[in-house]
Amino acid sequence: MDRVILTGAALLIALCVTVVPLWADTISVPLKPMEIPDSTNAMAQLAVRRVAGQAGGHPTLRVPPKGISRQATYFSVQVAGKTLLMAMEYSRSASKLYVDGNADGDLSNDRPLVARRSRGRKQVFPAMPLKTADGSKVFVKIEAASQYTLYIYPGAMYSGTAKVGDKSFRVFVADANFNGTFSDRYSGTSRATGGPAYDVLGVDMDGNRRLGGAVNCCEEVMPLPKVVRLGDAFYSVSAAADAKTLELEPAQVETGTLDVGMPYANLLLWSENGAYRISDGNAKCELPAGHYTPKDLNLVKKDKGGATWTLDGYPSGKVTSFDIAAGETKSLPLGTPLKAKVSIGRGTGGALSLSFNIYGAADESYGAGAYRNGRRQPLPRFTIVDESGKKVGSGSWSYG
Ligand SMILES: [Ca+2]
Ligand SMILES: [Ca+2]
Ligand SMILES: [Ca+2]
Repeated sequence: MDRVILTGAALLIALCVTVVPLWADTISVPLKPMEIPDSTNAMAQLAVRRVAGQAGGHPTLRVPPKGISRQATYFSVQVAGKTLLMAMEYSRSASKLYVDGNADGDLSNDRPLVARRSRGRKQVFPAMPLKTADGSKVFVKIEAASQYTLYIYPGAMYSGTAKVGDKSFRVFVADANFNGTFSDRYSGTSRATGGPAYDVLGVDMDGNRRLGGAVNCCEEVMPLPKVVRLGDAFYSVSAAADAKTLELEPAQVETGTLDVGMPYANLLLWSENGAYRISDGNAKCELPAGHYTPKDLNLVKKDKGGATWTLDGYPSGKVTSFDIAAGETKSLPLGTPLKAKVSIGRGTGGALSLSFNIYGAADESYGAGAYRNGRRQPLPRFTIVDESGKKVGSGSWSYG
């Protein structure tokens, strides 16, 4: 009897010796659901869809809600594989939303949702459960951004704590494409019909209990990637379809370097291997080798008085999708010297129309107006002179 137990114990020890090191390498993070309060949440921002409405009705509407005013706006949106017809009676604080849940084109048999103010002072309707075609449940939140605009985003996300060595990272996943699963990776295609084609991963990389911004070039919120960088190491990411767990496994990732040549650029890049941002005085970032799509660009600089000046850019010119190879340093000089270009056209009645644009070193374009501490500044004035230098006209630019 003793021998049998001993043999069992020996077998158990042998199993532990062979199994534990592999098992310990993969970090399995249990996740729990939590509410997404409003569209200002960083996870919602990568998932949010803007839906435009119209006054007067909708072609698929058979019966309007009882007693609805003539100012009401009507919306139709594809979400979770369904077409939702909605009517909104907008007011400053407690807008009402009628959703045709039984899809009969009759809004007189649907009880309205009443918006409440979130802490971000947004008008948010109570989360609405929807069933996808395969029967999975999706929580959808709708927000009244204005009388003519609704924001739609996931009502819930899942969250847990990943212990990596002696550090802990809060992680979050959200079903951004509303198909009932949390495992849809970014494939380079950012939008399907009307909404995101991916789910979203958030990692509080700097441990400040907030999501947003970048840490060592790694963006804290990203379309669900294959790998994520935590500290100095990369980990492959697997989110369970049902969001019960997130698994992180140490991964060998080859990297290259992107050099934008100047320290004032703020460039956001998306890839299958995560989202990255060059900002905060960096000109260079080490990135996984792969294909990158620029998503956002601006130039940000503080003046001597401490005011922050921003020039809004558009990823254009040479700043479109590009590859970074392993071991490569890719040079993509942005920004200065900036060139102002004036294009001349003929407006109505033969009047001259002048348009003004700013281009950077990679022919990327910037808006003509700068922002000082977030406030838009007046546009430059211009003077027209003839060949002899005599002033023949002057004016100022306007936005639009
Ligand atoms: Ca109905
Ligand atoms: Ca999904
Ligand atoms: Ca953070």
